[in-house]
Amino acid sequence: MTTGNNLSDYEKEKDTFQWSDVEKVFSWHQTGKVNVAYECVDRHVEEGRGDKIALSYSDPVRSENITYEQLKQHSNRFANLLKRLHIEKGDRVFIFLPRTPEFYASFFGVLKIGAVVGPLFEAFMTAAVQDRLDNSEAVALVTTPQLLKRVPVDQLPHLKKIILVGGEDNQQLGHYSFEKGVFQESSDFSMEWVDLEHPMIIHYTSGSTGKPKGVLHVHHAMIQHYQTGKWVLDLNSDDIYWCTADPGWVTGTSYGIFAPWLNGVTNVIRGGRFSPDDWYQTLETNKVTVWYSAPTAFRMLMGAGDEVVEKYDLSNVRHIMSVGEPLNPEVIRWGLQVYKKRIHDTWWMTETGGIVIANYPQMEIRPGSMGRPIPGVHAAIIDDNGLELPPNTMGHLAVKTPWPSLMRSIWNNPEKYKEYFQIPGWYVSGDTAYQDEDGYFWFQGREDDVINTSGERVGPFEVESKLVEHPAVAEAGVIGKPDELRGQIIKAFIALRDGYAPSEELKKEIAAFVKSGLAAHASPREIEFKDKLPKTRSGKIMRRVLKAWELGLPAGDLSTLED
Ligand code: 6R9
Repeated sequence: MTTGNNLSDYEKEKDTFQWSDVEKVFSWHQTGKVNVAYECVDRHVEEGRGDKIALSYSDPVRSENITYEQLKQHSNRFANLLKRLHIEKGDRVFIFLPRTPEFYASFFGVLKIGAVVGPLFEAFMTAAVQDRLDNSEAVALVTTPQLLKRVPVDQLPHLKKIILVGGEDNQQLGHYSFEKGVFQESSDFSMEWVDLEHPMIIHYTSGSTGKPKGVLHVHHAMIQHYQTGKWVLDLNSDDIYWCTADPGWVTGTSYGIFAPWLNGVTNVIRGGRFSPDDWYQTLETNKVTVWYSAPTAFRMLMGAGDEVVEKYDLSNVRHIMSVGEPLNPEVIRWGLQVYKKRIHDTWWMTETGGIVIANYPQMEIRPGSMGRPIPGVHAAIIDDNGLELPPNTMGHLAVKTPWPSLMRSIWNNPEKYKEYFQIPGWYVSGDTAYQDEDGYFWFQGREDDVINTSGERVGPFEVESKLVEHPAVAEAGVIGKPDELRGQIIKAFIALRDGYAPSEELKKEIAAFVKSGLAAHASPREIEFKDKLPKTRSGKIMRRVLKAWELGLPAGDLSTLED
């Protein structure tokens, strides 16, 4: 049961909390003018924390500690460079760089001049880069000579200035060397103060149809990043925090940049590729205390085995969180066993800008549930008419409008924006879920993923969670396959763990495992083994692609598909 002391803090805040109280933390409470880069960086210098390490960067060949004072200076120089290149307030400036210190200096430099920052995944190929720069009418790009090969410059009439990290000036082509540029500039900069509703960042995200959408957030969102950083990430000033997400994904900015730096912690950034040893080494070497990652990563770590964990000293890790896709109960149980910590699930979206539903550190965790809404935000399960549904009834997961970090528009696409708000008073997420009697939210699927087999509604997540409990299963993606008799049958695509070979016997064994462990109607009637499952760069299994494979249809926009 959840009654008792562990929820009391949460309940108290839930009743009394006002966002306007959070605003008082910031200087703009008096002036009315704001800049998120000031609050993330310069403010800490002014308040005497300039010598503190802001960014602890490492990759397999480079390692650097950057203080708040240095981050302020680097971003000031870059802001001055942008000014010299006549980039203006409100202009879109994209960053197409690996996760290096230059990324973060550029990021804050863009914000300091009041321009809108557009982070791109380093792994994007030409079409993905083109769609985003074109749609946003970006005027400047920070990139490297290697990545520039994937930028179709002649197709992008608005793109005038290209700043090259590790590259040369070439006036004719509009190329400017990052290093030369920042070297020439002063480390003093006078901040461009903007309105609370001034655009801050654009993240492109895929819907179920059409081109990626440019989700726009404004500076005011910072109060939610700051406050959820305290409540959910549990950040204290002496924390060493590591968010493993790439800044091309909203998690890598809201919680990889804004939340940690607004809270003045030391932020760990690890470049290079994922490997279990590398990640555990990163936790150990940096003495990470708070760790935010994603289910797909935890599943890979689980797949790598407990022996790998035991090689490292993870004793500093105090708090672990997850976001992005359903966190399988099996993963939570495993985490408790090997990390001796519960993994706390959180739910939110690119569009919500910040965490909406979470398992607070002090809350009892119900494995498989995403947790409860944060104070100051009202999330609910509603029907098509916007009526809130009783407990244990599946419906639309929706959030009452507005809240601070809600997106303010879809760039150049007001029609798409409206689609989210068709039920008056609500933002409708496109996820289905139910709430239990104690207000915990249980994810069921995307609206279009829920399977109806012989009249039984089955959430693919439930089946996938069960499947990954089988010792042979590394990852599983489940879809509804049209069926004459049953409407839909459940089909599972499965990637096996090392050491297991595909066979008909194994299929039968796995199906029986779900049947006996979950429900007969939830057991996959068809299983197909794959070497790898299609996933987004942020690690979500793309059921849409599985469905397209199954039906022999085009898979739609694949720009976020991991290679
Ligand atoms: C931050 C982020 C949003 C979609 C969302 C939902 C899925 C996110 C989840 C989760 C189950 C969780 N999702 N968190 N599903 N449990 N804890 O992920 O943003 O990339 O826009 O994705 O991801 O389907 O609607 P984004």
